[in-house]
Order: sequence, then C-alpha cells, then structure tokens
Amino acid sequence: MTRAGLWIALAGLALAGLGPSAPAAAREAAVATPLINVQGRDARSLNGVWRYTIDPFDVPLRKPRSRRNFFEDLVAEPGGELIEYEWDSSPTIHVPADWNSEAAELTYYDGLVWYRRTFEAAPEAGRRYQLYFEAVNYRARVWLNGQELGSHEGGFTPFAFDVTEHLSQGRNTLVLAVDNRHDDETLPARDFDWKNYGGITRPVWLVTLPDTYIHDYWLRLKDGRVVADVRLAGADAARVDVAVEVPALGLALTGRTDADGRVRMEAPTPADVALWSPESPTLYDVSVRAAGDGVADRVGLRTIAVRGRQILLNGAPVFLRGISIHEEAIGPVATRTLSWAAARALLSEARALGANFVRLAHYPHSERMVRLADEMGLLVWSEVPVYWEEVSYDSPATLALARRMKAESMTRDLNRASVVIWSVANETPIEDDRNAFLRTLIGDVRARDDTRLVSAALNKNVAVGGLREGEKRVLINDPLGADLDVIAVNQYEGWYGPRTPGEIAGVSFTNTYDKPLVFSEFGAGALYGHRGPRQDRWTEDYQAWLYDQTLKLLDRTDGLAGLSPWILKDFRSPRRWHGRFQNLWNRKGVIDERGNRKQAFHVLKSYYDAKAAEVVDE
Ligand code: GCB
Repeated sequence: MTRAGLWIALAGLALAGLGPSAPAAAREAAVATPLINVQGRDARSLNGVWRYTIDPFDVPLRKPRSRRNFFEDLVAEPGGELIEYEWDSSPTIHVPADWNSEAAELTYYDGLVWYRRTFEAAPEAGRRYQLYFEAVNYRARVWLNGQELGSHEGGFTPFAFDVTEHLSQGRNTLVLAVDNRHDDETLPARDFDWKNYGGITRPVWLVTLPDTYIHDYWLRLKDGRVVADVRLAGADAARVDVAVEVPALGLALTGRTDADGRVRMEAPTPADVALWSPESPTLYDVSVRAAGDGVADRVGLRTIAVRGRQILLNGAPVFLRGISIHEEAIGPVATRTLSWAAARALLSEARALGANFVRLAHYPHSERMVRLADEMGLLVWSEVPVYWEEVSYDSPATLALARRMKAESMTRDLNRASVVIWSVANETPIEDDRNAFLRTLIGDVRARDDTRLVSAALNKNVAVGGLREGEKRVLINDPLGADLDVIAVNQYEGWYGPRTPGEIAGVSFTNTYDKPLVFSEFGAGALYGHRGPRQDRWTEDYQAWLYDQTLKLLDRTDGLAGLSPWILKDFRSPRRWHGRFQNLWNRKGVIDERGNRKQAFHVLKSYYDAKAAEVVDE
C-alpha cells in the first residue's frame, strides 16, 4: 500500500471507531490512532544497540544526493564511488534512550539525529507486519529498506506503519531521522520548563498480525453495565464474530462486527465484581478474540464521576492525595527513558508519600507508567503538552496536532482504570483563540470517552482589589471552567512574586464554579541538604514552611477535592540557571534527583496520612 493509501485506510478506521453518534466536531478530528496493547501480541523487540549520526545542518534531507542518503544504507565498494557515511562504523546508541544521556557530547544537543538498525526477518504470506514506535521525540521520518514509510510529529505518543509490503526476507534496514527542535507551531512550543530529551525514547516493536486483526478494544463500566467496544482491521473486518471474556467474573460477551469492523457488546455488571480502587487495585484477566486473532490484557473496572464539588470513585467521595511527576528516572543521570524498575521507583515514592493520585505532567507518560499505576493503585491525571502562552492557539495546524496527540494518548490508555482525568492543557492564557482551541479539544475528549473527567491546569484568575493590608483574594473564574468537570489551579503564593510563606495566611481562593477544585501545582525550590532559617529561599526549611502554610490555605478553601503539588523529584530544566542552587535543575522536588527526601516530603506525608484516616462526608 502507498503511504497515502495507508493513512487513508487508518483514518477510515479511526472514523469508524467514533461511532454513529459522535458529534460533527469529533468526526472531523478523527485521526489514525495505532493499534493498542502491543505487548499482548506477537511483538518482537527492535530495542538494543543501534547506530547514530548527528546532522546539525539537515543536509541529506535538504539536499538529497545518493552518496550521503543515510536511509539507503550504502556500503562503499573497493575502488568505487565516494560514499560519505558508513553506518557500520558510526557510533552506537541504545534504543530506547534519550540521546542526551547516551554520550557526553549530546548532553545539550537539540537537532537532527539519524538512527539505523538492521534486523533479520522471515515474513510469511497471509500475515501482516507493523512497525510500532511507543514514542520518538519530537519528529520522526522513517525508512525501511530505503522506502520512506511516513513521519510522525509529537514526542510522547505511539505511532505505527504497516510494513507488510516493505519487509524483506533476510536482512532489513530501518532508518529514522529524529529531530527534537520545537517552533511556534509545535506542542509544546519553544519555551518549556523541562529538558527536551531527544531520540527514540520508548521501545520499538515489529508486530506480526493475522490478515484480519484486533486493532483496539475498550472495556469499561457504564450505567451499571459492562461495555466492550472492539474494532477490527485488515483484510476482512466486516461481519466477523468477536468474543470478550473475563473468566474470573464468568463474563463472556459476544457479538459480530458491522460493515466498518466495529462491534459494541454489553452485559449487566456482575454482582461479585471487585471494583478497582487505590486501596484495592483489582485487575481482571481479559481476552479479546476475533478472526483467529487474540489479545490478552489485565483491566480494572471502576467508575469516576463528579457530584457538586466532590469527585466520586465507585460512587463514593474521594480526596485526591496527589503529587505531580515528570517522566524522568531517579538517579544522577536522570534519563527520560524509564525501565520498568525506574517507573516503579517513581510511583513507589509517590505511594510512600501517602499519595493515591499522580499528575503525570505535562505530556502522556509511557505506557509502563499507566500500567504500573493500574497495578499499584494510583489514580492518574493524563495531560498533553498544550503548555503556556507560546502555543499558537490561532494555528489550525497546531490544533490538528493537539487533537491527534490527545486521540493517540486516549486510545492507548482507554483500558487503564487508573486514568481518571484527561487534562487538555497547562497554564494557558485567557483569550478567545485559546478558549476556542481548548473547547475543540474538550469536545473531542468527551466524544471519545464519556466515562472519565476532563480538566486543565489553569493559572490566571482574577484577584479582588480594595482589600485590607496583607489580604489577597483570588476568584477562580477562568471562563474555561464552564467546560471542565474538575477545576484545577496552579498557584505559587510564597514563591514567585513578592510574597513569602508567612503571608500565605492572608490569601484565599474562591472557586466560582460549583465543581470540584484541585490545586494542580504549588511549590518552592530547595536544594537537598541546604538547611537554614526558614526565611532563606532555597533551604529545605523554606520549602517545608511553604508546604505547611499552603496546606492550611487549602484546608480553608471550600470544595477542595485534591492536590498535586509541584513536584515529586527535582528534574532537569535548562532554563533554571542559578549557579549555586539550580545548575539547570528545577529544585521544586520533595525528593532530589537521587531520591533523598527533603523536609517538605515529610510535611506532605503527615498531611496525607491524616487525610487518609479521615472519613469523607457523603
Ligand atoms: C508551572 C508549570 C511547571 C513549572 C513550574 C515551576 O507553573 O506548570 O511546568 O515547572 O511552574 O517550577 O515554575
């Protein structure tokens, strides 16, 4: 199939997945999302040692000439033509990894890097093959055996190519051009407060599929029923028998796909279902079978909803004892790429803090993180990098990109019980273009998933004037609040601006919406081990004082449904220049980069331990 043909086929599938009742806006947004749950399939890892070469001037892409086209993987013949590269002698790099952590000279490299690996294959007739990338930051162009398969933009979501027509018997050469530069129309745009780790940062797979295969599925509770959607793709997806089974519940759903390869099946919720919750994160073995294909998964069943200012998990009020987390491993090297152990270490530290909720900021984290959150009992806030005011809110291309990113992230994680809040943005300006942009995104999210909550981390609100000395009242009245289920606010009283933690006592926040309120960020920078009078910035004591005062402010705030302070761990950020305390690290972690706990960790832990012991009023 040609590249255009492939995308048309996939776009058709995505449209079908939205269902007949999807509103027009969502139908326009339909995009090609890749198949899901690769590890539940016949998937071969293409991780390991690859070759790389930097290309800071984008030469082969701008001025293609055979002797330097990396994707052709040419080898010079003795006495032959000049070839100005040699893959087999190029330096090596791990996949998955960010290139910055792989070689000292790449620590601060932002630009184009070429990657190559070879692999042996023995494709069989009647099978389908897909190359699946869990994430490449930021742009990727992909060639297999010299043929360009396509490209992908966005550093945190999966994409795939059907390579059935391109795979050779024997040796195959896979080449990627990976560019991590950002501009005004990318997401995020040019300025963001984390390290722009480049590269093939998440695993790569070659997936073998039957000619007709299970593309995606979604099992959830809805209105007292277990509902399963399954979408098939490939040669013969129409009018095929499908079965979804949860043996431990004695549940067997069966159905037959429609002309588009889709089927919805449902049954009453079994009376003996053990609902998923942080206290008891039950996951059920689930099997999906159709047309000779089969996929296994482990899925939790629960409901999430709001009632007035409360968030209800399985019908009962829940207080979100949260912490924000960047996807960066604990340890002095601080890589973006998380092994299972590194992901578990981050989430274990959140559990040790007494958290039942993690804000996975500011982009979709790896599938490992959400699968572990399912297993470990942590509720998840999942976000896309529509971040700060530099985003081009008036750009149709940027909007299309945001819609695709959100769709890719959602489709991947629809079966994860841990994910309860879809966030569409962080700290965006109150202006018409932004409102229209985010409303479109919110419309898409609701059309794709009517079983979860929608939020965005807001920050600009109106301070009320004419108050007594030392008093500051903030009305949370961003107009976007009308479109959200959960109002979330980032605020830095006592850190940015002239106020100190001692003055937080005069601050109050009033939520003008009759909706749950979450403080999605607050915090202060502190260098681990730097102690002193609490008035001194950058001491652990200042940070602990700010936590203490802010938690009191939160307790005075009506309708508070949770918090996710900024942040679990100190993280790399090249816009944090203070030579003594930062050295290109954002120091707002309650643990440092090696995992040492600061004083604020203990303040927050005591608060969470007390909260966990409270009975939330019905
Ligand atoms: C924010 C941003 C977060 C920053 C943080 C800070 O409001 O949402 O990405 O890292 O403040 O440290 O300033």
